[in-house]
Amino acid sequence: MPDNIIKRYEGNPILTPPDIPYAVETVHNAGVTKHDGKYIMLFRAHRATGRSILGLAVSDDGYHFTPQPQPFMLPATKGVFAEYEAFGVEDPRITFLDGEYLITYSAYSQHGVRIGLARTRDWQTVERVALISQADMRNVVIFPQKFDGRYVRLDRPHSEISPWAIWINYSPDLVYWGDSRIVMKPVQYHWDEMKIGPGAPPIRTARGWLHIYHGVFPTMDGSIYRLGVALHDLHDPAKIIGVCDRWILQPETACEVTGYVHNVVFTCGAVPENDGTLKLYWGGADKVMNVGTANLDELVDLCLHDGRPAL
Ligand code: BMA
Repeated sequence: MPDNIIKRYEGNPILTPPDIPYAVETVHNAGVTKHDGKYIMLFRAHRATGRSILGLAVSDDGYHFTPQPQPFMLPATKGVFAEYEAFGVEDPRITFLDGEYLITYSAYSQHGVRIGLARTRDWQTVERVALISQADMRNVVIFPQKFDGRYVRLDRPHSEISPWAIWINYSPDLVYWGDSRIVMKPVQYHWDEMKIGPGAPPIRTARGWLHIYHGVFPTMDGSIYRLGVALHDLHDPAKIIGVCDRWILQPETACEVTGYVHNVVFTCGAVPENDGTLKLYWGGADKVMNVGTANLDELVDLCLHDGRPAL
């Protein structure tokens, strides 16, 4: 089994609060995609109020990012979105599908946390589509392909009865979602025993959809956020064909151990490259952005040969 599954880029962190041309306290949990040959990073940033906005940075190589002069998405000020985004917008994920980029994000308000869906084609303008969940829902990732004409997402509802787990939902139109089923649960006395949640939108490989998720373990010193990996069936994404038993990344470097929230690595995005590698992006301690590379085949092998039950 490889020791160093994710190879950290030696220039980490790649984006930090002083790099941003407007006032922010953190730069983390970014969705990342490619557009017109450039890498687009849509990051979450706390203001000094403790509430979050989304900012944009662009790169030619996936390592050196230039932030744009203004934030990309502030909480909405009118319409139905204003009511549900009053406490901020967080943790964006990006899926490219049918010529447009779908952005799912957590919308926080006095009514709880729910999921908003926005879209853009050019990263110049952005249009909000719908609020696609009720309260107590986070971490929605949409598959970059339809299945039998339907959109498919993984999500993470909250429940007092069962630990936070990963569910699947389907939609004919991106607005109305249903047919929900649980697909993966935390394992007791395991690194992800407290809760798990979708991380980066799933990546298509020849052997299945690779999903990098986060898992949380409670300790006397606070919770630890780590990343793990699971493989979903290519034709039926509700079927998990392997979950790697061990984590693939945990807080280790100074900027992952100490920051806004200690001991957190949290991903919202990964970019597959043509050479069979993956660029994985993660927030370090809710404060800065990091990147590392992995071999896609190696990650798939871990799910299939070093597995544990999904449910
Ligand atoms: C979760 C979310 C993430 C964050 C993580 C660790 O509940 O708020 O955005 O990275 O906690 O603080």
